[in-house]
Amino acid sequence: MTGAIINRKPASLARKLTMVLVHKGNLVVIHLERDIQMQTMKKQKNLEHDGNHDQPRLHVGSQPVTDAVELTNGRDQRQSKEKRSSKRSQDYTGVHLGEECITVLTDEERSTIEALVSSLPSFDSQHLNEDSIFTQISIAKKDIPSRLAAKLIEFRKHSNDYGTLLFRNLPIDPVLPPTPKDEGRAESKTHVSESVLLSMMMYLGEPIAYEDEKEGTIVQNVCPVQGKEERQENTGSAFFDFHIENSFHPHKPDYLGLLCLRSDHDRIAKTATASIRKALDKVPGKLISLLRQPLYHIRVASSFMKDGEPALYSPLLPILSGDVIQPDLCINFYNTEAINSAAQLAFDALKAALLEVVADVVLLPGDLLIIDNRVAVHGRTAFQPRYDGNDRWLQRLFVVEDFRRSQESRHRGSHICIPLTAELLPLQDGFSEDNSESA
Ligand SMILES: O=C(O)CCC(=O)C(=O)O
Ligand SMILES: [Fe+2]
Repeated sequence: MTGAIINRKPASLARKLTMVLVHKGNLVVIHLERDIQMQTMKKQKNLEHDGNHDQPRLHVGSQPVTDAVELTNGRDQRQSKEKRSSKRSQDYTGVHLGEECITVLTDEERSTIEALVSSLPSFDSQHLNEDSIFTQISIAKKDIPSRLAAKLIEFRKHSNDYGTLLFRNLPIDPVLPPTPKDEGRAESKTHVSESVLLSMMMYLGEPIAYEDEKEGTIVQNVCPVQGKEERQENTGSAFFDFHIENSFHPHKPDYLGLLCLRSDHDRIAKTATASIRKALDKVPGKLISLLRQPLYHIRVASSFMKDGEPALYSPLLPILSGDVIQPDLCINFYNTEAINSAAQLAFDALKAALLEVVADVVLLPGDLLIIDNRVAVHGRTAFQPRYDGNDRWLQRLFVVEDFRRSQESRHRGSHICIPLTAELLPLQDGFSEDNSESA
């Protein structure tokens, strides 16, 4: 084997090394990610089952290399594998969301919520980051009819087998502006829908958003954007593969709420969820123990990145954590990368199990779908936008149960997390405690 390192920074700075080798007549390109190298070394000491034995071990200096991407005839096999797996997910056969998840508001309940909304001060949703508004909404939410409040409180305490709740017949603004053309501001206010979303979701936690994503907007518009059809983001209209929301983020939401203002023209866009509580017993026990180990890193979603920015990865994470019977789930079908073939096998088995338990729903105006982001992955089937002002339009809100946990990632009083590069780059550039041994 012959080879060359084509970019090499001083060890303390190198984020990525790229080596080109010729092995058995094939061109092999290896990208060495420092965070993976360092964390793998650290974790390997602790792993009961070191699934790395079938992984080719290469060494640069004293560092084991586990993140090898082979290029054969110029084709990145890791990428093509992602594309294949993303395609497979579209083949799921969903059932309707279980009746136990669905609550249809009576007209009386709906009027009570309308009255609650009209008592709230007007706010500018695009710049909604005033802590005092959230406090006011939190006080006003006590007027939510008790049948609905009880469902929300129960869901916060125990979640459910679907990790999903659906409320139907909620009030939205009687006259809607055109569906926004991009992810930004609508032409006029949607005070009713935004207030409904906030007051229902604040039974589950405090609103949170991310400076990197949709400019930190708290109540976000989810609508198809022309030219972004194929993106694995909510601006797309092609099949959107299953994911935990912001799975790569240290302060990912605990719940997300999707309130429908307009369905797609053909009413074919199905929002789908799949819960670990239903999928777990379909995965062999040995593989479950692999899923509980930090053998996976998740590429930061493109919605957090600027075009052309180099990829950013989470530190190595387990996919399952917490309770043995009802674990928490952290996975993204499209962006999760296993560090070795055993971990990949476990990933594939879990993915197949989740695809067996998909439940879906076509969201209609006035529907609020709430997803427990630790219990269920979600995705959406394809639809055909027309860009005529009447396209599908959802409003989305994230909440976290423990707001204080993200305190050092937010400016004082703000609900918006600072850019992710401040969280992840120190780790990847070799400045973190973890990597101090290499400085
Ligand atoms: O469009 C949908 O139904 C789901 C979109 C989604 O996954 C999201 O906005 O987080
Ligand atoms: Fe999502």
